[in-house]
Amino acid sequence: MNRRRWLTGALATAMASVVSACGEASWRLSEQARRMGEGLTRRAQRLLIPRDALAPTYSRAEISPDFRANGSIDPAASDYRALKADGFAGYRLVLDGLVERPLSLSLAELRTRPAQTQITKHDCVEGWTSIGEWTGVRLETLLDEAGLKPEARYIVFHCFDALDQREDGERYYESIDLIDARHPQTILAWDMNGETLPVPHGAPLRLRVERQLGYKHAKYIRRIEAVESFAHIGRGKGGYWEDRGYEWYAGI
Ligand SMILES: Nc1nc2c(c(=O)[nH]1)N[C@H]1C(S)=C(S)[C@@H](COP(=O)(O)O)O[C@H]1N2
Ligand SMILES: [Mo]
Repeated sequence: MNRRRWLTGALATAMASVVSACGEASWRLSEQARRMGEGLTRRAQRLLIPRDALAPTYSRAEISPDFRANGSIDPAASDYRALKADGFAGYRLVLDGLVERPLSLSLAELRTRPAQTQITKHDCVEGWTSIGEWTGVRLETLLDEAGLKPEARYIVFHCFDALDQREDGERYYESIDLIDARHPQTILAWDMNGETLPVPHGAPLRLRVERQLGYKHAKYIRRIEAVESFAHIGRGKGGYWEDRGYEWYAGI
């Protein structure tokens, strides 16, 4: 399994550089590779799909009756508990870092932004999937509102939870590049299946980045930061699980 993952990752990296390097001709090349890939895994093939392609969407009837909750399901951090006790009335999403106009928005203010709803399949690296409906604002909308500085290359999501539930534990974080940040299905969701996002699924706000595996979908977002590099954050690999060996780009 590890060798296969390594192979598919290496192939994807190679193809991504070919695709971005020289347009038309390389597109035919990638088509060839796509055909050659018939014997490879589903993941290897899907990694050849252009980065801006849409993730499949589903019908209401296909929504999982029991969407699994994974990782943190009820953060113990005292700042989170205080906000939760008050129904998140005091919550503010901060968007700062390499932006012209830092934002600090309450949930009510967030909900005045244009909302989008999508029904997608969540794919956890542990091998399970669930289909759910998510409603929220496109991340791009907020990034444009704040105005990214030209040096900004990645968007980092700082979360409330530490997986060991200790007050001083390392808190969850994640990062994505601007292609995924501006992808039309990348949203900050406040509703799930037509109801306020429940605590086990990341209340009050979580990321949906539909072309990537589950661990990239940061729950319990506290702060969003635009950065040039994430080398100085956490242990430097771009995410809580990346710091523990997972791949940074987890395309599906
Ligand atoms: N803040 C935070 N975000 C997180 C996690 C977490 O533990 N903490 N777990 C990740 C993993 S591995 C998965 S599969 C999904 C689970 O989302 P769900 O609980 O809505 O199924 O959240 C991801 N985002
Ligand atoms: Mo996961």
